[in-house]
Amino acid sequence: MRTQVGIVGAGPAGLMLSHLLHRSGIQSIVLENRSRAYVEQRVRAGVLEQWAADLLVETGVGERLQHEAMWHDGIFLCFEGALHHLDFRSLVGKGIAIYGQQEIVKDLIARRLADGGEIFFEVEDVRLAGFESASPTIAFRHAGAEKEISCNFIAGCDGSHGICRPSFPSGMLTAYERDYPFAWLGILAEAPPPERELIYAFHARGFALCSMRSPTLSRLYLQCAPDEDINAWPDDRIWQELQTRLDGTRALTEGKIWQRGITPMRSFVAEPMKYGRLFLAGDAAHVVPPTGAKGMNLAFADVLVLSRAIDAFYASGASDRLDAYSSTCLRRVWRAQRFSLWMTQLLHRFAFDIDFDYRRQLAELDYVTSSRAAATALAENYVGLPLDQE
Ligand code: RFL
Ligand code: PHB
Repeated sequence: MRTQVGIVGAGPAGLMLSHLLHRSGIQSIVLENRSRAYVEQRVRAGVLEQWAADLLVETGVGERLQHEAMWHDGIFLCFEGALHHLDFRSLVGKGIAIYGQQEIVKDLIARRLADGGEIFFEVEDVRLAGFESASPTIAFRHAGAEKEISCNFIAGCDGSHGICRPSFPSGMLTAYERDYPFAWLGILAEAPPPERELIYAFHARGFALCSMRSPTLSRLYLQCAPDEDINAWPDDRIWQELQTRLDGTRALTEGKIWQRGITPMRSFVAEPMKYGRLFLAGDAAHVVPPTGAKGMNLAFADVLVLSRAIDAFYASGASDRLDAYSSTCLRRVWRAQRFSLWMTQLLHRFAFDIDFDYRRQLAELDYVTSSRAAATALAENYVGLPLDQE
């Protein structure tokens, strides 16, 4: 098989890249090791920065989003038994869209297939070769048959456990990493959210987050131990703990729990994000803790930069944007890392005694909710920093 861009991974990064390239008349093939049903049902992110929601609409994949997304003007911070509203709209003139990642994945897959795009699901044993040359190849197995794609570029959009990043020759990549002494226990529940916007709660027993997917579907998270046993959390315990951490500010309505899982927390950046004709994008290159709601948005920012660079290359032969891909993306990535770490440190318990940090975190929350300058800094980052103009 021949194509212009071989894309590994049908998550938000790979699918959006394929979609953007198609709009520029550039062919691609997407390879995904899971089934279509699996990727369409994987519950993950929910917050889209305004520019990212606009991008989906402007490029013709935002029809359902326009009808079904919930548009929020701010968030609530909860601490010491009180809710404090941060109004992003009045602080920085922008908001966010709440729309599930798996809905975006569904919309992008449907659009790619309707546009004649090629996506191979349930591929096995993906191997990359020749990306130091102008004609790299991707070998894989599909439905029992060996296949090979030759292309001009490979986009590694295969997430944090993929094979593209490990395909870099040894010594060609530096990994910057940070672990956290906690994880998130997340549930999706048939229950109306306790507020019209998200509640981020700081409590002596740990962080809690009340997000949502619709007016009747809540997405709720609790800080837990990194090695937490999900079986130790029957429904009652989850609801009780969430209620405790909301500290009397709102009453939770309980409902059927559809999905539950533990998400580990990590900050990770691989530099550079390219080697020869192999480009990493999204979680394949960097992971942020979910507290800042940045992961999927960063994935979209990367592939927007990459699609423009590839487009410029085919249009004029110019490779300057391709050469600058890594440094262009990393500037935004590191700012999102900084913000995600800051939000995580603001809201989680790193130790469980009422210590210096606990008092300092309360002081910081007090500052963020009483100083317009501090609230503006949070708002500006949460809604998404401006994209670098190229
Ligand atoms: P993905 O979504 O992991 O997609 C990678 C795809 O590659 C496939 N794959 C392979 N395919 C072929 N061959 C191989 N060898 C392969 N290895 C892997 C995988 O099956 C998969 O389909 O990466 P991508 O596209 O870079 O997208 C990144 C986002 O998924 C991620 O950053 C977000 O989900 C992070 N995140 C959030 N981001 C936000 O912007 N806002 C949020 O509110 C938000 N909340 C979250 C989150 C992530 C969470 N979890 C579960 C990690 C909340 C949670 C709980
Ligand atoms: C979500 O709705 O899944 C969500 C919202 C905000 C976050 C993380 C996850 O910071």
